[in-house]
Amino acid sequence: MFAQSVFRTRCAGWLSAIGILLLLSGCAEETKPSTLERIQAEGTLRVITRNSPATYFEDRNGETGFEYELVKRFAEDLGLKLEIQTADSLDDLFSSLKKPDGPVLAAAGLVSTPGRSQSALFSDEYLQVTPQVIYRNGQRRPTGPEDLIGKRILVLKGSSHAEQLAALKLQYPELNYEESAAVEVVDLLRMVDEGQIDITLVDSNELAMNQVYFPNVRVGFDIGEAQKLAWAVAPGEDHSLLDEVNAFLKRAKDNGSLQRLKDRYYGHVDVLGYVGAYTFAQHLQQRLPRYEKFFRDAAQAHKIDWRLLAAIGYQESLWQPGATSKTGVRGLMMLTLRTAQAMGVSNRLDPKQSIVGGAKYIVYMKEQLPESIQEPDRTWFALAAYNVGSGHLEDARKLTKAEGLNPDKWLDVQKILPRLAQKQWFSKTRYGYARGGEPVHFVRNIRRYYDILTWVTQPQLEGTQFAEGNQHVPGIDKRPQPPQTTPL
Ligand code: BLG
Repeated sequence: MFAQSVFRTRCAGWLSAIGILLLLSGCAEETKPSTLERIQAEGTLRVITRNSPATYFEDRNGETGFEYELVKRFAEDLGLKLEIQTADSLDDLFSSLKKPDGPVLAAAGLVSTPGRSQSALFSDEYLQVTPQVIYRNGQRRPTGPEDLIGKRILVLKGSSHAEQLAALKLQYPELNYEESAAVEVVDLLRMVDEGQIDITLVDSNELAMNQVYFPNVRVGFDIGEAQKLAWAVAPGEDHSLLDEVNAFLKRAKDNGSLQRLKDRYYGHVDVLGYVGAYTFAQHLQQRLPRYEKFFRDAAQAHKIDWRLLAAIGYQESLWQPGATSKTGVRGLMMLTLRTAQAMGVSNRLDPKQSIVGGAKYIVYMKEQLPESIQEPDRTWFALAAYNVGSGHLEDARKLTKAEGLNPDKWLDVQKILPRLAQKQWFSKTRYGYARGGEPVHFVRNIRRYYDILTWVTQPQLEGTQFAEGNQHVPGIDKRPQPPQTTPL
């Protein structure tokens, strides 16, 4: 009896103690805000990234970069202010993420490797990249891991590439490599370009962004499978922010905005090919300086962006004033005789006159367009009209409308334009046959050149020339260099 009651009392005591504990922990659970709630209360999304052309940098228009633009949209969706910090190295990035008052999210082109699962929790992927072995043109091309033995190899400290080389060294003990926390991807590529090292490893997207700056670097071989880039939060965090990130990435995939961003930053190598990208880099150095002032002056006089005008000139003639097509279209801006006369150009082979004529004509083409076409599409339509003529463009717009698509959207009209070369379609149009595929390539290429020119003309380059022998770019040879706001 006694024992039983003692048992009961004790039991009741235990039970109430557990109850209180449960209650307390329940209360604590209720009062402790989730990571997302904490961020929302703060009103600011603190993000850590790397200062590099593939992630985050500043150009003449301010902050930019693939990661920056994507994370900015994420912050906007959440109604938060965005605060960007840059890490000195990858180790620094992961340790900052763990600090209680540190950044809450890393958006830095990070590969979610198994080795990093201790350092961070990764989101779903937003980009697939392939790690590539980079060597200098003129050297023997490495085609497999055994070709790396005996080479001077440098990679970023703490990078997925360092992990890959460590794994490879188990198989090839003679393989030697170094890691450095004092460099960024652009430095590695520059070192290969200049012959200071033989080999580096970078991700395909980073090469795509940088190819134009380093015309001598080449891909030896893809080292391993495609890998997934993801954003990351600190390992101890709850999943509230990560869930929000994943929902955002899914939306960006579904509505096509992620693809558009990828095309803008990384698509030019797909469009131009590697040969095209480094030929462009060479011409940027060798040819553009001769005509840059003409582009700038004509653009200023006609209130357009000089880099767009320069991009047209490159597409038309590769910046060659004596260019002539089979059909007798001539000069740096490839004016037809009729256009030249209408624009007051007496000598199409004079680069200055040609550029002024081209500037006038593109502005005129823009003015001809209906009000309903908004920027940036307006610029793409004007470019198409420059190439194919406004009559044929109008035909394509009508066909686009008849298909139930939007005649004011370049994305829709460019699908229809090639039909102008097919009888079943052009026979229904006012102006008839045209090589409708040509303006589609024309616009696509110009957009790439324009993007690249935008990256390489940074604030400190404004008002200066890409003059040969002009050492105006800090820290690098005569080539334009992506800006480095923080030395890494
Ligand atoms: C353009 C004219 C348009 C003209 C179209 O042709 O030339 N643009 C310029 O002169 C700047 O004015 O439109 S139209 O007046 O309404 O007829 C259509 O005739 C030039 C194009 C032609 C193209 N490049 C500028 O983009 C060209 O040279 N094609 C020849 C290719 S091939 O090498 O001869 O095959």
